[in-house]
Amino acid sequence: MSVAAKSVSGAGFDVERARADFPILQQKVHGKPLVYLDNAATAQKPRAVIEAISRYYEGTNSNVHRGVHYLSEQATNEYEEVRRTAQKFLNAADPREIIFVRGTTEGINLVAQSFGRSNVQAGDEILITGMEHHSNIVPWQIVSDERAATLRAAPINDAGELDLEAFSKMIGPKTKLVAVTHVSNALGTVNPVRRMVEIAHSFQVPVLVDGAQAAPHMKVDVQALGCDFYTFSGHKVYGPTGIGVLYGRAALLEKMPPYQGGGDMILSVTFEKTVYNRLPYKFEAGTPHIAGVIGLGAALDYVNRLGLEQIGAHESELLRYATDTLSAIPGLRIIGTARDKASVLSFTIEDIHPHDIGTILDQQGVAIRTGHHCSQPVMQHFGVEATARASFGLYNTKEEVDTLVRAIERAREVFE
Ligand code: 7TS
Repeated sequence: MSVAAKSVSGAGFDVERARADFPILQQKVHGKPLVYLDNAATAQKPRAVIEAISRYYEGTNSNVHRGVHYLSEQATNEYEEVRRTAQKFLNAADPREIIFVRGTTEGINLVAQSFGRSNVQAGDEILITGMEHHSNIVPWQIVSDERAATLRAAPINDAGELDLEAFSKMIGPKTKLVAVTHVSNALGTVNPVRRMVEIAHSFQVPVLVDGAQAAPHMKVDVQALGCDFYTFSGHKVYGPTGIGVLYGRAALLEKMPPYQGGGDMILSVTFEKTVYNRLPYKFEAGTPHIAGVIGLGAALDYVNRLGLEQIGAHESELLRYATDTLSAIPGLRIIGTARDKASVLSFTIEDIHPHDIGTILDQQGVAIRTGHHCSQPVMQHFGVEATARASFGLYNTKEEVDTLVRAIERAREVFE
């Protein structure tokens, strides 16, 4: 192994030890060791998460907030403990500000429907950016259409960075909400969210942050960011699918109507009048994904134990190394060259369709995503149909980047 290829990692982070926590990584695909570089789509799960879910089903399974019996109390305690874990994870002021949702998509839809229905009127505007995932576009289009409001998108430059000046000029008295991604899934751009919140708040406009691609890679502090809503998905932060978190400022959540009706979100029901439950239960109708919450708690404990700063430093080093080595490949164009990036490396190669790149890489055991990454407006901005995207997680190594480079070279040979 060359010195350059050694799995050196930032700030004493022991990547080999971390890898051993992920059973799925030990396998071969197509006879080659798996190189999993599709972490922006979903991350793999450490044993601690898998075991926490099994333990719950083997020993605690019961419905929450209902029974007086032992198991129900246990399940409720564990469920509510994770709410406090999530509160600390985001540094929210109060556990009532943590709502369990299905994932980022549901978090955004909840705010769009609930906040949108009660605050957006005809002629109003909602402001997003030109680098949003479809999840942070379509829910706002639905509300805008219903309310005869206008959805606007602040432009990005050719590095894939937000034009902050244009963004500032697009906020005005008609703006009812700003919704922005913390990190772009297609470009890796890290947005200056704190500054954006300051600007929006100077116009009394609340801000929702889509944290799907940020929460796995950096320490998030909702109070320091000053945002009003923040949402992320469990499955991208090494937890289970089907579970995520929506943080909302209590003062705003208190005023918002429920998103869904059902059990657990009420205090009393008669046919004439229903009194809604207090926060956060007002927004958690029906039996929740209890096992998912338990698994999410184990995932957050896991990343906290490794340290998000160490994870972030390790991934930044990988991204730098990958950017340098891939840049040297003839015909390869990196899409997204922002100064501040996290985890994502999108690229195209002259005369090879991204899907063909993906297929040839797969034969070498390298898993990447190809396509528009649910960010078609980003593709339109860069004048491409699709990109190939490598996205890094805490368990990736420089050797794996070298394997990626060799696999890309192989794809170029095939298409010569
Ligand atoms: N927002 C961003 C920025 C995302 O990257 C994603 C998923 C979502 C929202 C939606 O998250 P979900 O968990 O509710 O589905 N992004 C990707 C991706 O880049 N590849 O697959 C899913």
